[in-house]
Amino acid sequence: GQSLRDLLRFSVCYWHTFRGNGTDPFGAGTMVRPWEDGTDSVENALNRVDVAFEFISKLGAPFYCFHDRDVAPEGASLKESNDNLDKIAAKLKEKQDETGIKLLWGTANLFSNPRFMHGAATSCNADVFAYAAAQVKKAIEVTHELGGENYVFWGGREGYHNLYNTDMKRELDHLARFMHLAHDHAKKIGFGGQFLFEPKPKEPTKHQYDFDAAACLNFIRSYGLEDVVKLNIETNHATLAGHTMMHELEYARIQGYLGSIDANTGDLLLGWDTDQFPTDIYLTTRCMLVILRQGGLAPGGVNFDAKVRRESFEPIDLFHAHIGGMDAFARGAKIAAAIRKDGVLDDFVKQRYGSWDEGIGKQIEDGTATFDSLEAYMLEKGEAAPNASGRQEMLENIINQYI
Ligand code: 3MF
Ligand code: MG
Ligand code: MG
Repeated sequence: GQSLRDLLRFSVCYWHTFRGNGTDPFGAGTMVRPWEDGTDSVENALNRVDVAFEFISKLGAPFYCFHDRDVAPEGASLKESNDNLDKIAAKLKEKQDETGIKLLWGTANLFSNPRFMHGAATSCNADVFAYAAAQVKKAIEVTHELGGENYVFWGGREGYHNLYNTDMKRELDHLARFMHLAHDHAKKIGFGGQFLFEPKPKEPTKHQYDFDAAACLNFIRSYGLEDVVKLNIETNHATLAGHTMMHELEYARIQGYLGSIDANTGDLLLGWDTDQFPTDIYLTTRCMLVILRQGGLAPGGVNFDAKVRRESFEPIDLFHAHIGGMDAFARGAKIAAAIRKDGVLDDFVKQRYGSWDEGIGKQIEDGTATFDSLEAYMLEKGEAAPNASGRQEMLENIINQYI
């Protein structure tokens, strides 16, 4: 009964769509956008806000996301950066009110500036921790002013290259301290948006602390952050960790931590985070099979953390890219809904786990079985036949039957 629009909650990311210029780790920008005047001035930033909201309105997406430093230029001091951000935030607010476009989440860029070369909350330099805290304080306040529904923490450079000179325990303790301070401040100002960790392995440090959903969840539970932070799962981050997106989504979901997604494509042929727009209906169907199990992502959404290829420098391709991604997710949602409606996967699961609904299986699950009773049962029975239903080939082809 839910509309696709309400279910998918598409979001346009500010950093790639309005700040991207085609740079990649191997080369300079390939595109000069017509809304750039060649300066990183507040004036240019204000004009860019008009363009951004015109684009998102034409696209018909309900949400956007930003880092503090994508929307407003970094100044010569923290004070100047905060003032710049205030000026842009006022304009963002005006445009949100005018268009009805809402903020899915805000975040702080704690990885681009050289001060963060050793990380932010996990930096070896206490001043850098303090700077990051001040920056996140401001970013949460701005997100709150703009009615942001979530606030994201991507680890950036929270990790290390070499253990010989790294105090891992201390760095993790600092990261936890940082998160508790952020939570305390959010409470203090009345920000009720959901905090989200965004797991990512390998980039940019060799060992990222937020490697995958499992590493994040262990951190969350070790440091008493269970009620504070959920997860923002990104496709290309999942594949870099050696997982599939579906695995990461389900791992987070079953434990109650699936908050939102950064949608892109894990390009299996490249070893880095290429942030390509999703176009694969099999991928989006698998995502939606999991997302529908929890009835959607709200207050999270489907944010396109994706950029056009550097060879695709015509601005019109920004529309093609987003439309393709939205279309892929809408189709995936419809296919997943049809599969769920037929109950075909439920039947497979029910059949495969049938032995747990009665007899010894039931006793194990309800806690009445002991090692003694299980041994007695097995000694009498003699053998456990390897006969659970698999139907792997049938399952591998299931999506094909619904396309
Ligand atoms: C890095 C990312 C980031 C995060 C962003 C918000 C620039 O690979 O995916 O995008 O999504 O920092 O947390
Ligand atoms: Mg991301
Ligand atoms: Mg990414």
